[in-house]
Amino acid sequence: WRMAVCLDQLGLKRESREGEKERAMYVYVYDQCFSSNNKNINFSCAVKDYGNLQFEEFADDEPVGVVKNAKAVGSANQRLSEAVHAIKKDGHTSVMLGGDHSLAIGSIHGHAAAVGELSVVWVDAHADINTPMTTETGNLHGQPMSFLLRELRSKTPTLPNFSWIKPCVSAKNLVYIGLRDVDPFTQTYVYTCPTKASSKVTVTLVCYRVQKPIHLSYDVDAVDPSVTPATGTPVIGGLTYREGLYVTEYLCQTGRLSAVDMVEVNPLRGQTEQEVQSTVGTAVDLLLGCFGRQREGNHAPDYQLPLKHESEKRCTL
Ligand SMILES: [Mn+2]
Repeated sequence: WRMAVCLDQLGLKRESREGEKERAMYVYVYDQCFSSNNKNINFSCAVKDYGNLQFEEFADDEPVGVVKNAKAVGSANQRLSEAVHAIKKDGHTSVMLGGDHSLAIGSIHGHAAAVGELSVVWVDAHADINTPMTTETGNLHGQPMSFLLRELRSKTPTLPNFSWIKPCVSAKNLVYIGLRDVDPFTQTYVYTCPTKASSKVTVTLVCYRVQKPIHLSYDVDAVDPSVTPATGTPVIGGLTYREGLYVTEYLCQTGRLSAVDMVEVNPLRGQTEQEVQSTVGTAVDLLLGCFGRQREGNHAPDYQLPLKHESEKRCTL
């Protein structure tokens, strides 16, 4: 396995001034998943850390209609897109740890720029496909797919610092898993266009039919809040831990998983330390599932049981 990690802090500054807790969380997730002497990784996995991305701040980032932080999000995603493009050109599987889901704009854009047509598997309680015209909250993390889908190009106005984006995903290559909090626009759109939406786990469909590189954009709120409560917009009735993990294991087995976003892990939203641990621990397990960790345990292909005389020797030591 070759993977590359980009830590992203998009959305953190808006969420809290100090951001210390989030930074600690990134380090924890990173260590649990990717540090070389970690007990979780007992299978071969080369990791290259591309570091944190630094983003520009905009003092004059006025709302555009109701849309908030357009300049900051547009500019940050441009940088992110370039980073993912470079990671893919270096031949790695890209891993993006977020941060809010608006980072998918840059992540998917950079991925497509490097490898061409993608299958996008969007695992989320929300479709995140509102346009700047249909959004009620103005949050860009509810809109990333609207900037990426070719079919929505004519319905999506260009925001400041968004002009670099070229829509690069076709609706037929987008699959939703875990949707359950769906607003009117999304309902009309998602269920009438060629996109496949499923409240159940039906990754099998896309992944066998199309032979394209897969981009997995995983919002931890897809999983039930009893498992991942420390997130911005929890919705009851989500995927179980097993279903959530199954998606990652399945995509790993296709051999075509080419980039992963793990987003909306937010320790500040946990009511207790246990809630934070459960959420962060699940994010770690999901990422490890993407890279071949098996629930039943991994062992080296050439592993052999110790012979009797060896164990006798050990006992006498
Ligand atoms: Mn989302």
